Amino acid sequence: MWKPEACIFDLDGVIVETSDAHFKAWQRLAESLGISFGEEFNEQLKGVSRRKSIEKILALEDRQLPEEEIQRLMDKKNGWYQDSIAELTPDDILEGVPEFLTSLQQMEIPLGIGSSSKNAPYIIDYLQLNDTFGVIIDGNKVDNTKPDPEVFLKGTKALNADPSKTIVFEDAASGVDAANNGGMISVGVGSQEYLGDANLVISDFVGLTPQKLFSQLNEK
Ligand code: B16
Ligand code: MG
Repeated sequence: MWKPEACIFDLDGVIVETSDAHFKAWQRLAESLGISFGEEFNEQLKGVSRRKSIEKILALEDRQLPEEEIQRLMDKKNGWYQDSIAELTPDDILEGVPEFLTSLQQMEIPLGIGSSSKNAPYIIDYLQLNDTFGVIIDGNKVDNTKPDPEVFLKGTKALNADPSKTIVFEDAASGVDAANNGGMISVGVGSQEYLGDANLVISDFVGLTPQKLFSQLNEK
């Protein structure tokens, strides 16, 4: 059976559901500025950096702010977000994910994290996943945000894997684009509506085995 040289997982929305906490914190910040947005616009914030996110929110109302004010607002949002993720425990790992990761480990497939979040090291700690991943590339380690493939290419390099033989799991359109731009095999986790550019879309990991996934990818 064909198997990949590595698997790289996005964090937020794939391993754990923190996107609602991001959404609520951004909404709260936007409201304080008299800007409102809903879930559809929020899809555009998934996978993109904190800086890019605030720029997109301000652009909704054509708002320009001085640099210090932008920094202050980002810190405020991050404070609210950090308060909510401090509650995370291993029980918050999404359903089906622990079993899927264990099966990959039994197959000796190297595993990595490729996240835009600068909070990724805290989240991994709260979820007690430090020993699961051979490499963690996060928002502190890249210059270019998704859809640039840098975060995933750094991951494949560290895992000594060929990008074209690496599977990337992503819940955001920007992340699927990043994987595709890096010449990797992209698996979208979520809805076909937003992730249609992925090589394959799965709804979640419940009941999914690596064998089943690899053969589905092979049929493509
Ligand atoms: P932070 P991922 C991303 O994480 C989130 O999807 C995105 O909504 C967030 O803006 C970005 O991290 C930056 O997060 O403010 O914590 O640095 O999906 O790439 O794991
Ligand atoms: Mg994500």
